[in-house]
Amino acid sequence: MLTGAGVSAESGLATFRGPDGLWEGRDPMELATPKAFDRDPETVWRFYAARRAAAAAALPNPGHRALVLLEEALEDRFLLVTQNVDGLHERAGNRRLVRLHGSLWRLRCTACGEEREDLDLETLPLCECGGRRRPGVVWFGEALPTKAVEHATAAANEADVVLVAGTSSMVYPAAGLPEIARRAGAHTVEINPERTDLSDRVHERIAGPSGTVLPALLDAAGLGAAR
Ligand code: BJW
Ligand code: ZN
Repeated sequence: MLTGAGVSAESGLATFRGPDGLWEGRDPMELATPKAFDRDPETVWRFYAARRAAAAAALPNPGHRALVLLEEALEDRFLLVTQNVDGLHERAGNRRLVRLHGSLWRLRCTACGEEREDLDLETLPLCECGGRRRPGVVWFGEALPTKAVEHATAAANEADVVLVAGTSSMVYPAAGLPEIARRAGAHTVEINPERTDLSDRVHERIAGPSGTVLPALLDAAGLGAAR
């Protein structure tokens, strides 16, 4: 299972490239870069504080809950690879989860690399080493966490079925995982109300919101009661 921001849209969180994706009139893609943080750390910090506040106020939706039932049914034959940093999959109850783009709730020191998640997140913090702490997410041009990529790639190579929900499939290397799975023999299914760059490269496309489609799939497989 691969997810993106669209899975949290029905929880009220803005997607990156969607119609309500702007924050204070700015494109999030221009804030989610190391350059933006170097140039204007306060603004980037406020952007992430706002994202954390929105995520904390949001609740997992039926799409998130369906993926918990799927994990419970499949156990170690299930892996959820997410690009999301909002923590809603974790709060819904998924445990077999790989975060490709980090987490809104972790901080990392730009100088010594130390990671923490128990800090006051209101103001831009400094590390004990004097370095500046930054959101523990992966920005454009930065490497994804090695272990997460290895785990996700291995799962793509071994999967029988890969569901891809709520992602525009524009951002690599995450967007390349369904192709890896397809070449290794998996059946690939895209769940998205809109067509994407991936749409012509999957075996099946289910046009609709994940909060409706995922529970319906679970129902059809006899694993329902996701609502
Ligand atoms: C619904 C719905 C509903 C709505 N139900 N669906 C190959 C070619 C060209 C460029 C590259 C390449 N490989 C790498 C690159 C560069 C770059 C890249 O991919 N650029 C592309 C834009 C072209 N990649 C990187 O820089 C990555 N790093 C890297 O490659 O490092 C190399 C390296 C190696 C060694 C050393 C150093 C470097 C890093 C990418 C990091 C992405 N980070 C972000 C920000 C995270 C922090 C934050 O949250 O602020 O991750 S960007 C942003 O995009 C975020 C997302 O996870 C990611 C993907 O977005 P997502 O989830 O797909 O959201 P949207 O908004 O795009 O789409 C939502 C979808 O939902 C839409 O399709 C809707 O229709 C749908 N939807 N409602 C279901 N109810
Ligand atoms: Zn430090």
